[in-house]
Amino acid sequence: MSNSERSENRRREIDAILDRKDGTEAVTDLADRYRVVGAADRSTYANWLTPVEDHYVCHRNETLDPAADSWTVSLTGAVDRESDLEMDAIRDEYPTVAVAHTMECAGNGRGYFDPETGSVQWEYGAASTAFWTGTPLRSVLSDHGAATDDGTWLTAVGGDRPEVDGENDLFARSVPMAKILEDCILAYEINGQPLPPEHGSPVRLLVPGWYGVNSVKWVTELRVMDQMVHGPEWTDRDGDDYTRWQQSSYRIHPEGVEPESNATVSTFDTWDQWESDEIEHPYTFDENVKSTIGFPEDGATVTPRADGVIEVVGVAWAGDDDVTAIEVSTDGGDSWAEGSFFGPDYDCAWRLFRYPWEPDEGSYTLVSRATDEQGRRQPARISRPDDADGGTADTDGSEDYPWNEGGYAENAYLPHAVEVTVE
Ligand SMILES: Nc1nc2c(c(=O)[nH]1)N[C@H]1C(S)=C(S)[C@@H](COP(=O)(O)O)O[C@H]1N2
Ligand SMILES: [Mo]
Repeated sequence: MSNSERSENRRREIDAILDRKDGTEAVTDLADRYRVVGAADRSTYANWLTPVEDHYVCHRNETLDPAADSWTVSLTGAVDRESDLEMDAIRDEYPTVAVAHTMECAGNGRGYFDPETGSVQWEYGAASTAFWTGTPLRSVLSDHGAATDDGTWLTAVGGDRPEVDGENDLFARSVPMAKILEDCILAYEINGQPLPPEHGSPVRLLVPGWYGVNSVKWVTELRVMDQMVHGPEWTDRDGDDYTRWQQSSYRIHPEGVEPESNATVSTFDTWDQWESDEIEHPYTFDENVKSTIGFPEDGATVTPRADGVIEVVGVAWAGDDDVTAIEVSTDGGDSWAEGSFFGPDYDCAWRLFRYPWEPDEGSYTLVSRATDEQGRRQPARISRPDDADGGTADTDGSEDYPWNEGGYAENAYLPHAVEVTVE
């Protein structure tokens, strides 16, 4: 396919997605490679459940729309019984569960990096919360006698293929078995509806609380392994490279660095990896603590209620950790007040927060910052690449979020401040 054909194709697919999802808008992709739409409005973040119409979409290759009745998922590797699982079997032969999951692209916030990094220029819109229905992987794996000791991994391979001549990277992710057994599912519904093509129909891996990249869409193979995709066996498996999206892209590293490829790691929390001596350049596994204000909208003019209050509302999340505190500032981060959480409280999904604000007339800069159960608090800003070490990963909110070449896992609060006028 020529570059211009590819580009037209991509544009057409994005338009089709926008037609189906009227709460989203296309997002700039500097490399013209991804199919991406994000939540169009701030008000998305004043609601707990994200309707499918507002749920962001992100994938690299052509959108697949395979027929469920001919789709199989090959279960291979360290199992007693390899098997091609049909959709009927996945649905009917195992328990059905629903999990709440805040999906966030590891590149959410990349558009705030200065200097800019390549790829998709997300601002705050690549985070959404839905109920995903499917089959617990634990059930499927135990039924097939899979090796599930600590240190084992499950590799999921997507059926999508690169469209660019000469590129041979398949979309594959390895997820630690401990996480797979805990809460991962093979999902075939979102918010009670069959998966639309762009969300991975007929079936995808769903990794609750971890960056979206781990939740492989259009799964064709699940392989039980004693390592991640790594090394020659996986950089050239029948001519395809399965390692790129695990070992090279979606790693947090300074400019000009090619991250080391690891056979295995034992630290999974993304922020723990920063602090561990084991891993030089963190993998984007579980989501960093973050929050987004949903009301008022950026640029809004608002009038207090009769009692003088404007209720600031938003969402806060921390991957598979709990958020434990939320603070709101109405002066751009100079002073802070405690907000409170309300509404649904599920593992791996965001919490709604509110802050009753009694403002005088004037102009204000609103920001929110969340703290997780490990005491980690959102930092104020993103560093510059020329800061020492490319910025420091900090855990107490006093330092900057490290600028990194891929623009990953950003969680600073200032870049997405909300400017409001009170009348
Ligand atoms: N097969 C496949 N799965 C994929 C991707 C992809 O390009 N191919 N993109 C990943 C990324 S980067 C994200 S953020 C999530 C987005 O899921 P969603 O489009 O359902 O929101 O899908 C992930 N799964
Ligand atoms: Mo992503």
